[in-house]
Amino acid sequence: MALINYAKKEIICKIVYYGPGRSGKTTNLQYIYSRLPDNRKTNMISLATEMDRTLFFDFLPLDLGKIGQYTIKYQLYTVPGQVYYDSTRKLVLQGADGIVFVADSQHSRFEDNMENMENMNENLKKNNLSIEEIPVVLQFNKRDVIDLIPVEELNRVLNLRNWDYIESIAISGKGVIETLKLISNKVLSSIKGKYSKKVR
Ligand SMILES: Nc1nc2c(ncn2[C@@H]2O[C@H](COP(=O)(O)OP(=O)(O)OP(=O)(O)O)[C@@H](O)[C@H]2O)c(=O)[nH]1
Ligand SMILES: [Mg+2]
Repeated sequence: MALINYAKKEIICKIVYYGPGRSGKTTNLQYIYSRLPDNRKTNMISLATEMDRTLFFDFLPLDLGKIGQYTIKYQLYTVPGQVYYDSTRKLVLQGADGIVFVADSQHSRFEDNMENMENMNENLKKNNLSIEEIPVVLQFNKRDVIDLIPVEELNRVLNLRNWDYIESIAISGKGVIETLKLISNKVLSSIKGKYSKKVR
């Protein structure tokens, strides 16, 4: 649920990058951070183990766009991919306004993608969020690997609600900004629908 600060005329939206371990969620945020102009660079916070696995979450605040007089701020989060950290994954998902599900295109990660989608569904329910209503973009990452799962197959098993999907190679930035634009536009339209009367 977006936070509206009437005094500062700000709307703060939360976008969560969800998905299996090592699918490239943190890499997405690192690329976005690297592309921010110097005068817009805020702090990216990453809480990782020495093995570079996300331990708690990554957090990147962004200023983008306006609705009327209100500045729209996005807060990008990643969850730790390892299901071992499920309570953290649930906590990070709390209050999300939109989700990017980062799937790993490698055949060896096929089951992991599916398990993670089920786990997202469960954690949405536990947070009283509806998978039918929340904006979701699917990102099929690692399209540069050799043992590729075809896009049709990924859509068949993961695309539960006819969501938009983007193929990406997060290490080189391919598809990363497109994914961010797509989800932020979806979040913006859903927020406009819900809050336009309040922020006029
Ligand atoms: N070949 C290839 N490797 C990638 C791509 N995106 C990310 N990686 C690599 O995959 C590994 C895991 O990436 P992360 O971004 O840390 O993955 P994560 O989803 O944040 O992982 P957790 O924090 O453990 O959930 C790193 O070594 C990345 O460099 C990609 O598009 N192609
Ligand atoms: Mg990570």
